[in-house]
Amino acid sequence: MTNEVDSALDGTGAPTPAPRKNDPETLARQIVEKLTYSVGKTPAEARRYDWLEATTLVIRDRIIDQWMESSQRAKTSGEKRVCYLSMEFLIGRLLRDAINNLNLTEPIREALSRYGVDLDLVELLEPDAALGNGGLGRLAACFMESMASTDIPGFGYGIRYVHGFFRQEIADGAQVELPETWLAHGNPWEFERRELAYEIGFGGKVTTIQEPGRPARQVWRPAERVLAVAYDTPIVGWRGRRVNTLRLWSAQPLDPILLDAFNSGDHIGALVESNKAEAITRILYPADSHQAGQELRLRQEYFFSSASLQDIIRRHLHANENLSNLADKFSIQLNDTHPAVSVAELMRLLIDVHGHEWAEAWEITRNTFSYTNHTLLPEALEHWPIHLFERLLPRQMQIIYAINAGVIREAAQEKGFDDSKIAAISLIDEGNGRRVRMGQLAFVGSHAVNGVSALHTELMKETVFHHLHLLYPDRIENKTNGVTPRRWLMQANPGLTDLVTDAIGPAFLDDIEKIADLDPLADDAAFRERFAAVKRRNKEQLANLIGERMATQVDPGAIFDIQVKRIHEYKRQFLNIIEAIALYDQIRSHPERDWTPRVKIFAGKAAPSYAQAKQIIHLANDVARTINSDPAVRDLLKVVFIPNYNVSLAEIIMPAADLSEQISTAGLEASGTGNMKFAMNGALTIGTLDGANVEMLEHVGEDNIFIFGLTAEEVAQRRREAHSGRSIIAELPLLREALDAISSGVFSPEDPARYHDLVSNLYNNDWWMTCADFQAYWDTQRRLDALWQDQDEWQAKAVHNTARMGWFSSDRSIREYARDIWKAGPDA
Ligand code: 73E
Repeated sequence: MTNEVDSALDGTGAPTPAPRKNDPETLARQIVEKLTYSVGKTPAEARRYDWLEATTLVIRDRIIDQWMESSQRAKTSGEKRVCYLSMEFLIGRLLRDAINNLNLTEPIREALSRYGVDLDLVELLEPDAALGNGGLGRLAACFMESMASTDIPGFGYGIRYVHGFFRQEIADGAQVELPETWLAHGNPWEFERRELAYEIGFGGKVTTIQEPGRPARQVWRPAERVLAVAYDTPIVGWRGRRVNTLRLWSAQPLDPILLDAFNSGDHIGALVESNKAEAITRILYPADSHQAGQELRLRQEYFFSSASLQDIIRRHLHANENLSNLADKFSIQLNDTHPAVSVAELMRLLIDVHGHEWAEAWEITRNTFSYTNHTLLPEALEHWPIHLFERLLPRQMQIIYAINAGVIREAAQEKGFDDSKIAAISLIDEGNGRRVRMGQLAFVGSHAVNGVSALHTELMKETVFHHLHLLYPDRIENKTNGVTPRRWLMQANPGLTDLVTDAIGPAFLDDIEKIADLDPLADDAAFRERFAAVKRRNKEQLANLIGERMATQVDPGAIFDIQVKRIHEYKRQFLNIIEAIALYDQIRSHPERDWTPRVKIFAGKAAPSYAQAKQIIHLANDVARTINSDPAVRDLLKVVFIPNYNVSLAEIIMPAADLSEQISTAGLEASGTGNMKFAMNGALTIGTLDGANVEMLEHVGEDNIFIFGLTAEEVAQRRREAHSGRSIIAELPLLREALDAISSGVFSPEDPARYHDLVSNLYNNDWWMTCADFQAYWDTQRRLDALWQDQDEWQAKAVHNTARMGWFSSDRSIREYARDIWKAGPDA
């Protein structure tokens, strides 16, 4: 820490101002004041962007009042604080969230309308904060909002990437990645805290210091040092109850001015140093299913872990004599293994910097940390080559060896583990050119380890953590994911929110599980009609967006069948596309049949280095081009790939879906969270028994969800039997003809061999069970076609979905974490 000054927002007793007036009159006056004195424009001159800035500043002032109060409360009450360490926070836009949570939507709308300004259009200009890849990062954002809403003193810690997740364009059907520049116009939500900066070291050497009469000490002298500077963003809870802090770290050169002087004459040299420091937080790694093995990624992980721990320790020592009671005052949740190096870093800080003994430090560490696992995919599990780890973090490497020795001793002595079991639990993978296994490190360094759905948690016990689970049988528990109903129901779907309020009163706004009161209305024809009318308006809105962005006309009267998520083989967008082709083929062959009109909508990004996923995007676009221009299918089938899927687009898509595609190969999707957002908004789900779909089935009931395909166990069994698609394809003409069409270039006449590999993988291997599940998927889709013809039935099921999804709120997830893992919050 360079400077021990604490800011007012860190809770050093700023005066609490009188509550502000929130009538449209006052708000309008304040907005014009901001426009004049902060933006420098008159209402007549102001462009929409200026109104955004002025409105944001007015809302921000109100948040700051609450923020100071919450920070003060967290600090003086001595209550336990929860720190959520995550490499990603996929927040999206903040203005609507803040306005809604402060209950100011109507007065702000009215205030702006006095100047002929439309709040909805103003909000659209705010850039998305896209500091995440997908579900994991969005979960962290939902959890931040839910911690504030359930009155838990929570702190998010992450990285302030200059470039968030890339912008996707589609050129000639293929994905093109463009840099994302969310900070181009500044960011009114963040507060730079220059005074809160910590030194972060890399490389160098560890020396043993032996002073007379004292135990030997290890001293790490890093070869490089950079500064982590804090940027704080307020996160407002529902009804402004609590405002928590998201603290993101930015890397900066230690002392640019000194550096300049030192390098006098060598300006380029000085710049190289500062560029090297700043590179650490320049860009988010855009892969969520393959380990990014580069050194820069490990630097990012250590950088934000160390900065966050130093900050937590400073906060703790502000009010406590020493760190012995750290675990009573702080809980630190590791969001996947990306911050797992924290386990070694906290040990280092406790022992080397604060003079604790090993045994006590280990006790404190384990009691403080808990770890969430989000994936079992072997290719996504993090492990770092020892030589890289040792070179970059030599002291942390020593500590990992020592932790490992302790764990192995315990396993051998207390449980009698043999060599093969010891090899399975070891923090060092000896088989793979020697690597540090970050999952094992996070596991042994935590008192609680959780999966993100019931099925995923069971599979964790059986697969990746099987032997660690035998050693520590009480450590793994389940915490099924959830999503915040404020963003994903109230803000995204105001029409449905108004309808539900009208039908059952406003209590569900404060306790989403009360939305269950809606359930009996599924039998009320008049209510179903109103419910369907809301859906229809949301579909019209999405149809307009598709018309404007892609010049494709889609009929809002058709089933909107939507699959939006990262593109991955295991998520099986390919299965969905093959089904579209087979349907296309059938419509052409049997034009006389009573086909149910469908619009198949896709969106999602592929990791830039993931060739197969990019092929799938290309295929979706090629198929869309062919089908949409074929007059033979008229309005019976359309295929659309909407570019640049992000949080804001999701907010328009989720409320407009009739059918939600959750069709991953069973056993591979840890939870899914899009599945929850869709169903809350009244979409029916077609899905496999995977991730949280299993629990959704339990909640909405088997009549209201469309489950098909192999179970996780059956998938594992087939894989053991070296299953391939060849014989299945031979038996299923529908599938065969669709694949023939793809591989013969029907959809890519300019490059007929384009999809040769994609198709031959199905014949030779079918690793993702695309062929194995095809017939069951097709049959289930046809059942849905028939159901659509009975609108009463369909809409009744849709109502049941909305009514029965309250449990999937992230408020429920957060309360479970608080009760079982953190022992924090109002009920602790
Ligand atoms: O099933 C989803 C899950 O709903 C899972 O794939 C996703 O996390 C969601 C939230 O729990 C996830 N993302 C990552 N691993 N699992 C990941 C891995 C590496 C980098 C970024 C993200």
